[in-house]
Amino acid sequence: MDELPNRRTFLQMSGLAAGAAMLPLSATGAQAKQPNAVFDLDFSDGDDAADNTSSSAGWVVDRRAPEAWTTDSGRLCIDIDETAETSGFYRYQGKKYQDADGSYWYAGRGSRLSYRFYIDPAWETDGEAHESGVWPVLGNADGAISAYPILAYQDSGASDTGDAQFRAYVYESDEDGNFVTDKWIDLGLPKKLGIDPEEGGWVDVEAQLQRFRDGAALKWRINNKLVVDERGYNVFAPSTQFLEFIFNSINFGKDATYYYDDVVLTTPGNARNK
Ligand SMILES: [Ca+2]
Ligand SMILES: [Ca+2]
Ligand SMILES: [Ca+2]
Repeated sequence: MDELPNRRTFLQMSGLAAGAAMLPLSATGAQAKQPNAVFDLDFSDGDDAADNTSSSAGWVVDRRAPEAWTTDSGRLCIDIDETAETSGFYRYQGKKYQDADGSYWYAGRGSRLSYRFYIDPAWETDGEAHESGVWPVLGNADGAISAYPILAYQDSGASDTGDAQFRAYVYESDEDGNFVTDKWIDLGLPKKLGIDPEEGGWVDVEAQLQRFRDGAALKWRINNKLVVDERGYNVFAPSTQFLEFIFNSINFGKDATYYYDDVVLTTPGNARNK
């Protein structure tokens, strides 16, 4: 038996609010390789793709399970189940990364999620559609889910614009901060990103939680270039923290494989625990 309390029981015992800015414990189960990392998944070990357990951080099926979720040559390898739904809610296949016992991460303002995503050059000539992205789930100060921002890559077969691109899902509010709508923003592939979809390769992505009004909103960077500042979309922002991170891909009814690597969450507060 694990004698240490997990984060949830620790929070209950200590009476800390769920929205506390400092993380009281380092991650259980995930190896923190950077001094201020809450988790740092390099997928050199199969454990980095393993399911969540009562005593270890790990992955939990979100809407629909992919066919396989494994490490392959030091990368996270996602094999789409092409026999499952190709429309509606369950066309999204993926898993979310949670702390031990299915707990949220409660990472507040200033925290950053970073990861690498592989653009397969074959996607531009295969006559099939591909789309995959990351949904950093945001929560309010009470720890309830407040928003699902998304950054997704679409090949030319999946994109409404006909060109391969990234797109972002953003939330809008009125002048009082009340929710109005959520929508997709086409980002294209601006030259500054240095991405040629026909050449493919790895891209670096970062989602940084910034202060906004009484809450927080994301800045998305691709290859260290700012592509979306959600504050510029007048974002609905009772959000104050990251809760969990979903990696979702769309099933287009054909076999497909997606690769991610170096999935890292850092918080400013955690550095003090070095
Ligand atoms: Ca790796
Ligand atoms: Ca498959
Ligand atoms: Ca294609």
